[in-house]
Amino acid sequence: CERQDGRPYRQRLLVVANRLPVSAVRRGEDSWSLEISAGGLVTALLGVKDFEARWIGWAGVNVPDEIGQTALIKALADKRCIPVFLDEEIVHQYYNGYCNNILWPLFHYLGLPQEDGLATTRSFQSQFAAYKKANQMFADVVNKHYEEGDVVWCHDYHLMYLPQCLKEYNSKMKVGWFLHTPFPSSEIHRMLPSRSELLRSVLAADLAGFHTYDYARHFVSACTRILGLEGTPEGVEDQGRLTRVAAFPIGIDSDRFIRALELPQVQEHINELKERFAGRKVMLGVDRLDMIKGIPQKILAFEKFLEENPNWRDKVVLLQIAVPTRTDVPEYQRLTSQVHEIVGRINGRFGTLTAVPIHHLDRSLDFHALCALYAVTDVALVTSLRDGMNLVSYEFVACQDSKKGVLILSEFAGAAQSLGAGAILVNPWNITEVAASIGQALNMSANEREKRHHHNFVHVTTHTAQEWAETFVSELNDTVVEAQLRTSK
Ligand code: ADQ
Repeated sequence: CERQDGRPYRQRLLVVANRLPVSAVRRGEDSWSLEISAGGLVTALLGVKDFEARWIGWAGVNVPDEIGQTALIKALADKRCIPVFLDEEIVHQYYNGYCNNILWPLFHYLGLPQEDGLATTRSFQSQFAAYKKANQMFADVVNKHYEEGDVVWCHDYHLMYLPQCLKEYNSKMKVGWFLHTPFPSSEIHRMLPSRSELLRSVLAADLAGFHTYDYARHFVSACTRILGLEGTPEGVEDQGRLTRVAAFPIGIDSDRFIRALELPQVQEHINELKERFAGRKVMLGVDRLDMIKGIPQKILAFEKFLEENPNWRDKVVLLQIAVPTRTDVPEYQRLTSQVHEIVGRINGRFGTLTAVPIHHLDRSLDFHALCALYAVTDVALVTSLRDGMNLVSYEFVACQDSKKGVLILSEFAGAAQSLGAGAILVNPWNITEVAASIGQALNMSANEREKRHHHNFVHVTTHTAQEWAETFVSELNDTVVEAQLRTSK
């Protein structure tokens, strides 16, 4: 196989993630239309030049019939994607249940799910069984497509059981696993009934990667405290076998954002927004509508700011763009109503006949509209209660080289460790502190803004998504070579 420049690829890379980077819509018995959903991971992997990447994952649809499955496999092959077919019951128990109802909240320090007002894991056994079964189904597909020398890169909390399944198929497979969420303190992880099984399975990988050093350290502590294994500076050792554990902070394709700002349609959009909000400072929030993003807390802090600073009431506007997510889950439906209720109340309280202080949109914006919004923003508010990294803060910085706006950033986002020196760091639970930081950001001198922006801009443009992916894969290759050398001694 050759790259566009004619040189051969160094290696094949099998990327395994819960979802494929395409959405499939059935158009007929044997026809499908596909739409690429360009998330951070897709962008990162597109930039990995030396590897021929293939993607293995669930297509997000139930395809019970063979004709439909065969047609979808064929359609996806053109995009170098290979589907894993999961039926509705498995999706319900594995994805909605174990992944999103148990692991997601627990890893973000939101505890275990509530049933009848009690934190319990009553349906835990069946959900964990489905989780293992789904992971085994992913492993079956990987194994079918695996060729000697391939690198297999498993992603996220959906696939913690996968490294073990893969190594059971072939102990020589090069397997890496990367977690996109925080890995919580071992005191939180130990609440999980399947705590040991999950840790052991991740340890079957050759390399386990996390966004920050803290998450990596929490993982090693969980292995030492819960499994009684030995933690070393390189990772975790079990009977002479080392699993390398390290931090690989993700980044964005910053050039893509910077280039987009030059496009005429983006410039046009920027001008429209400037006109629309002339005379007012623009504050921006862009989040998936998820509990972890701290959207109600952010809006309440903005209300407090308006309450305490009447002189700013007609001079500032908050644009909150929130993409609905997991809309069939009751907790998420409650969150949506709660946000609407708070926004309505504040707009009723501080709005006038011609202007409201908060514009809240429940939807996704296209890439160009998003870039234009980032570019006209004076203050970005990222107040996640917990967040693995948070790429919105990176995207904002990439689009701010002319405006040099201020980033208010939660200290509980992984990004606080990389952008902390340029941002105003806040505790999102402390609404008084966030309200005060809004005042600080709006009143900051141009010199100070320039200095802070410069720090963050250099980081965002040098620690890119491509660099992240390349570093992870080469570390995985090195780890395997070192392990072979150790065992041959
Ligand atoms: P997410 O929780 O999805 O990712 P984040 O890192 O901020 O969070 O990425 C969100 C992406 O979606 C960004 O690229 C952003 O532009 C886009 N997006 C969000 N709201 C949008 C909107 N309304 N319209 C259009 N686009 C929107 C998970 C983890 C993070 C981790 C990433 C990557 O939860 O902590 O940073 O994976 O590892």
